[in-house]
Amino acid sequence: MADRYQPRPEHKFTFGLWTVGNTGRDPFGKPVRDALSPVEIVHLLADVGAYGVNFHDNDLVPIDATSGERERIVSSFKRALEDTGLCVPMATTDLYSESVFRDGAFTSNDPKVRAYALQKAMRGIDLGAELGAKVYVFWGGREGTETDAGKNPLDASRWFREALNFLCEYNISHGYGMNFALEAKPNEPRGDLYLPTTGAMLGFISTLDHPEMVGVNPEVAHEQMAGLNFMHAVAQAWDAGKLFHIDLNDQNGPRYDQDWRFGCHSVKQAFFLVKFLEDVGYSGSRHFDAHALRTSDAEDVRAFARGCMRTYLILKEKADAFRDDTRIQALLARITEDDGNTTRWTGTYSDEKAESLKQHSFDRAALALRGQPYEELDQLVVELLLGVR
Ligand code: GLT
Ligand code: MN
Ligand code: MN
Repeated sequence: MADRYQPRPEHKFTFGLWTVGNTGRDPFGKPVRDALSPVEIVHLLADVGAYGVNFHDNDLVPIDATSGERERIVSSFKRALEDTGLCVPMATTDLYSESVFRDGAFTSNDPKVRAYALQKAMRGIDLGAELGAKVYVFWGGREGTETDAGKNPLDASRWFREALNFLCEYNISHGYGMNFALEAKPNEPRGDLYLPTTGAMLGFISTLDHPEMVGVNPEVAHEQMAGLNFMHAVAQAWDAGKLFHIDLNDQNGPRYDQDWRFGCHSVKQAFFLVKFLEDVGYSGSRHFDAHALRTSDAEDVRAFARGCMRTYLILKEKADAFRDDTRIQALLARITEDDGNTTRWTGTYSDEKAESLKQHSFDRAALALRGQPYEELDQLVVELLLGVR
């Protein structure tokens, strides 16, 4: 019998070179796994059933590569993509790991560093475009401060805005047709990062010259680091027409960015997220921005990658079961029951409606008597997830 949790291209499951390629280095310890070449990673991802592979400029082409080396690397990578049928839906720039970015990239206090960051981003966009990427992610890992004594956040906003406006024009003038997706994170590696949440990014986007070209790339772990409900952030982005990409992983509450296997910890939150994405018909990449535990060996890295996709598909099936569950649906109908009597006040404003609503006498005590069966409903969800429904 065919495995019903087998990933298929239409699921749009993607991984970054830096995810399954993670060598297990952390701030306290050395790498524990051999580095894999981009070509090896493409084959690994094809083996486990992924649809696409994403990269930072320097995951693919080392920062000091000559143009000849760049050409050789890119052509061997293209060959691996052809051999496996994988595509590159997204690319991004590493604007954080080089020492030059220690005080930020687009928001560095040094104008030469800001110009260098812009140059690096344009070259990264060229590389992404060459490999077919239609989404370009901006994660500002160093765009922040430890002390606010030396940088004015208004300057930082202005510099970041100018950089994005410049890059939007670059995208237009080169006919790349890319969308940009801004990824928020509250802190780490900086003490405080600017625009720390998806909501903050959404507000910022409306101040750009080409807001239609720019959306967000929310990451599960990053919103959870800020103690926020990830699905709510995703819903706000969707509502604004700005959910251009998504980084799926997991995290145990507000602490360092754990980037765990999707759904390994917050199963219920992951369920509501998958249910949301499937309910609204999100059609972008499901990108797993996660990495295997430091204790994993090469084989276990594959188990990690398979697990991310399998859990997504299991939760997708659970979302179908939620929709088809008559007891759950009956409770939902009760919860949202509406006798239609308030429609005379809703919809477009009119002075008459406002006057009539102001005059109406509500029985506040009676309204307050209505409870909601959320305990019963939530228990059904728990039982569904635990496999006894
Ligand atoms: C880095 C970060 C991620 C971002 C990547 C894209 S880089 O791995 O932790 O959250 O999505 O720049
Ligand atoms: Mn992360
Ligand atoms: Mn991410």
